[in-house]
Amino acid sequence: MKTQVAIIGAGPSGLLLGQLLAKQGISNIILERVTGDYVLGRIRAGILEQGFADLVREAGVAERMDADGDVHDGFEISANGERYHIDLKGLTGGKTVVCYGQVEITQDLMDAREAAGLTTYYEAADVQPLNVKSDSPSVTFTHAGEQYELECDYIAGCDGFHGVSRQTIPADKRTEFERVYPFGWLGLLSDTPPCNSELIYCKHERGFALASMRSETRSRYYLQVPLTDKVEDWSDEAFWDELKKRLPEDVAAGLVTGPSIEKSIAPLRSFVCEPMQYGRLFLVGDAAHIVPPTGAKGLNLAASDVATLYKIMTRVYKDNDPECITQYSDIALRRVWNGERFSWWMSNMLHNFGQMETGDMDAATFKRFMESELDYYLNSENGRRVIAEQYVGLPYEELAP
Ligand code: RFL
Ligand code: PHB
Repeated sequence: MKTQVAIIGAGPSGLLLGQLLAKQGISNIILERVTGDYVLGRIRAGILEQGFADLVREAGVAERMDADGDVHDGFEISANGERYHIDLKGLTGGKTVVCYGQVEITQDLMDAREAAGLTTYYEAADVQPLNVKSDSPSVTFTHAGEQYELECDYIAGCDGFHGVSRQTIPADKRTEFERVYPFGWLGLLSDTPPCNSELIYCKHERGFALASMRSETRSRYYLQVPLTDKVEDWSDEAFWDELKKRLPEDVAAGLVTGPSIEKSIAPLRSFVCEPMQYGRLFLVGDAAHIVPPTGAKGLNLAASDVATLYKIMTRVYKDNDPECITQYSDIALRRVWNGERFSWWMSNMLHNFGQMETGDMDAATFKRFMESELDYYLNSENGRRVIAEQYVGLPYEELAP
């Protein structure tokens, strides 16, 4: 079996890259460990930067996103009950974000891939990239009991944080940077109308909370919880009770509750692997970096990696310029580190670290610094503009000539 680009992973990174490459006539095959339904069962991101939305349009898969996605001109931060508006549109000269679930984008990309007759192997086991430093790499895998070897020119490792691609780079050829946070987010999805027309990020003594949404009739809420908590510890009733305590009072008063459709706990982590290219293997999205979800940046950073790799592959095949692949890692990492910094900063300001480890200062001092930091940024228009500029997303970098 042969293709130009072998893509490992059918999450949003792999599917979007596959669609863009196919549009340029670059052949690709996707190998995914689990079933399509399993991929679609992961409830994750909800906020898309304009750059992401434009890339989905370029891929020709934006019809439903443009019809059903909700453009958000701003969001709110509440700090111990007081509400502050971050006017994204006003503060950034007209930029906005789109509220449209990762599940929906993934579904649209899967449908488009199937309609275009492009090959995806779901439930591919033992996926293994080989000879990535040579001119003829390949990927071996098992499917329905048969063993396969997929010969290719390049491999895109879009297989998330727990994938095989990053591990293919020898340990002495990569550097990993990490911060693990001492708490997680408990998320709940319900068919209830959102409590507010915009997202609200809530800093509260009891811990952080986020009020988000998927549509006019579907809400997504999150609570900061200790890492020791289990989903089973949290009945729906306990979740709603705790959420009401952390939301601004007037919002809590209007909160509509209902049975959960999904509930899960996600740990918070900042992680970067450098470099993001090794020979003919490229790491894309969560395979190379993880951010805590506080800045809504994870999926959006995956999209900017895809945009960069797409430009590079197009130049390789259309302009016969194989040398340009060495640009990938530096360009991707510049934007990644900015997203990492923003997500880390927002997480520090908005969560309650309690008595937990906060680096080389005591917890009480750290808490005061963060309170003062948030107070300054929220009460200054320049401060709010700094938050807004990062939240809508920095521009994508072009390749060097
Ligand atoms: P994914 O989505 O993890 O997909 C990787 C795919 O690779 C497959 N795979 C393998 N396939 C073959 N062989 C192997 N050995 C394999 N190992 C793994 C997996 O089965 C999977 O299908 O990575 P990708 O495509 O890079 O996409 C990244 C995003 O999913 C992620 O960054 C975001 O969901 C992060 N995120 C958010 N990002 C945003 O931009 N805005 C948000 O509002 C936002 N909210 C969130 C989030 C992530 C969350 N969680 C649960 C971590 C909220 C939450 C709660
Ligand atoms: C979500 O709706 O799932 C969501 C929105 C914003 C975030 C994180 C998650 O920062």
